[in-house]
Amino acid sequence: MALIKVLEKVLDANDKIAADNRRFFAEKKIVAVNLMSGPGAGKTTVLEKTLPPLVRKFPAAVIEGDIATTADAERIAALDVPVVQINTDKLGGACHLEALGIQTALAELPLDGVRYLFVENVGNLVCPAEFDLGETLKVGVLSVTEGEDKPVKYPLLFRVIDLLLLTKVDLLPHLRLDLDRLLANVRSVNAGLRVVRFSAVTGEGLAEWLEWLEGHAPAR
Ligand SMILES: Nc1nc2c(ncn2[C@@H]2O[C@H](COP(=O)(O)OP(=O)(O)OP(=O)(O)O)[C@@H](O)[C@H]2O)c(=O)[nH]1
Ligand SMILES: [Mg+2]
Repeated sequence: MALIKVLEKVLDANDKIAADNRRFFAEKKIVAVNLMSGPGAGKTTVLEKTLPPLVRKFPAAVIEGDIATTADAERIAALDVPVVQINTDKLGGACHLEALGIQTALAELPLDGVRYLFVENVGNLVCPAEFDLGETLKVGVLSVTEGEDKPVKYPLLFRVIDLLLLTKVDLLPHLRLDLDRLLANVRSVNAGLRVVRFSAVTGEGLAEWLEWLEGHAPAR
């Protein structure tokens, strides 16, 4: 079918640029972390908590992906971390970032000495997981307010990620969430996946997450 062929070509073209990005990150010894989640799971908040302690040791930069607004880039810029915002409404309103957007944004960032590049993908549990950006690590963010069933309803994201940040755990006492069922659903799509419980309110999980990130720092 023609439609399938066109889709394959789009993914092929993306994969070639993703391979260039991957080579670039390897040469520059940059760990590129692609943060993916549904809208509002807490990606920017995770970055706001992560960057201040991380940049004391390792310079970092951020690429923000949203359909519209520069709101998230402004939150990162307020931390004095270099940031570029990609708005996909100018590119047809895509619900995900593609490798070409990353390559273009890289040219806009001061990357000398940068060790960690965070890419905050467009808030969407489906499309971002389908596109390789050439990143080093894929991290999923799921908030406890989203329900137990998301890992099984949207399995691809949970299958491809290297780590899951389970955010907003401070809200658990107020919810009717069956946490054991949620974790069993995560395991059913990705048996060995590491899950870090995280709260921007209490600080739970921040040290564990930073340790995991630092464990992936390439030797220089
Ligand atoms: N209680 C609680 N609220 C949180 C936590 N983390 C984030 N929030 C709130 O959740 C809302 C969404 O957080 P964001 O960090 O903007 O989420 P996001 O994933 O970046 O959103 P998009 O970029 O629009 O997809 C905000 O009102 C945050 O204050 C948390 O750990 N606990
Ligand atoms: Mg955000």
